[in-house]
Amino acid sequence: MRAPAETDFTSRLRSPAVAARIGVWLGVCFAMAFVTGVISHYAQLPHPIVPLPTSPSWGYRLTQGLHVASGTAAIPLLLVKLWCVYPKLFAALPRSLRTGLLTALERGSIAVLVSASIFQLATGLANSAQWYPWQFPFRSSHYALAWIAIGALAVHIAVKLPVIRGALGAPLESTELDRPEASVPGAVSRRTVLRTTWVSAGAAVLLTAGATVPWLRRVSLFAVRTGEGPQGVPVNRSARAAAIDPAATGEAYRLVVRHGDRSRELSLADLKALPQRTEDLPIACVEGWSAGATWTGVRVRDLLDLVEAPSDTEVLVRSLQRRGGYAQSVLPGSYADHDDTLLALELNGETLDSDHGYPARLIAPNRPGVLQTKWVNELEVLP
Ligand SMILES: Nc1nc2c(c(=O)[nH]1)N[C@H]1C(S)=C(S)[C@@H](COP(=O)(O)O)O[C@H]1N2
Ligand SMILES: [Mo]
Repeated sequence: MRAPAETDFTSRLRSPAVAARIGVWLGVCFAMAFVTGVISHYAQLPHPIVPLPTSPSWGYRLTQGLHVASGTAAIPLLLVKLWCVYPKLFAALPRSLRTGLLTALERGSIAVLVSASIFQLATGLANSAQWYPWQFPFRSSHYALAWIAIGALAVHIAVKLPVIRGALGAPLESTELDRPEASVPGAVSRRTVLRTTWVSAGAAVLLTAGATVPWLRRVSLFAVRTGEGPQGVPVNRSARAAAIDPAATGEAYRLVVRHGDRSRELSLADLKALPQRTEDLPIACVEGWSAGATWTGVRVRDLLDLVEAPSDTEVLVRSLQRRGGYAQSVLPGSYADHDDTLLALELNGETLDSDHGYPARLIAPNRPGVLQTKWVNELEVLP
């Protein structure tokens, strides 16, 4: 047995012409995933310098849906692109020190790009399938590697620009830029390889996008959240999984609203006696699924008025859940003051299901699902 050499790969399909065309769409997907990912990361900062706007209410639903869709489409694109270029892995380094060093440097940057890309797509896919098999924190590592991937991609595009230009400027079947060994016609045409790649990427998106687009649900075999759940809305963490004590949500339940040394305690009956508002607002999970819903409850601003909280002030939202990162969240001032931000008591016309946060849960426009805290029992105005 000997290691393969670049000259062993003779198919004309593994060509810059194919690689560059797939690369364009891979670049589009990476750029879209990067921008929407940065938005999602920023939206989850507890104390952003400038909070995201509160409208449109479906903004996060759209950007996070695009994030997961573009990441999913990138998977088949990356696989075919790697198949196109991997003979180069076995190319010998040039003998002269100068060009050898430059080539080694370029290959190093590609190694970084490829490993960061695989890490991003693998962890993202696992996350959207609610599978966290690793020991490192998902969000910070996915965020850090995104910068490395996008940086390495920029270097890669800059280095390859002449080849990209040449390949895109010439007809698909042109052999001008091919490796000299790549002289054997493929089993299918380059056109067929490209078409199959586009179809796979499209299918991958359709199969997962059903988690966000209701009429796609029927075809979305891969969508983890099928839209099923109590009251027509999926559930991420049930009351049982969050270890909510049923006794604490019964007669004994009180909502505490706190502002400095002022505080008010309200029973569920007290909350129901306050003016009720009904709003259509989506739940949009970072994992990519989302669902529109109709919520009825008390305006958070009305509750803050009970303790004379000033306007535009951050509010800490605590829940009956004792542990876990989502047990509480911070509501930026612009969100706390927004008319549509509710402490919801009802979902789609029924009393909240225990898994949706009974007796009361936060729902605000254009806010990541993880921050729509369920089983809320305290609102504290932050100094
Ligand atoms: N207290 C608490 N609130 C929570 C969570 C949680 O684990 N604990 N999960 C969040 C996540 S990740 C999402 S996507 C939404 C989902 O709300 P739903 O289960 O009512 O659809 O609730 C959020 N609120
Ligand atoms: Mo979520």
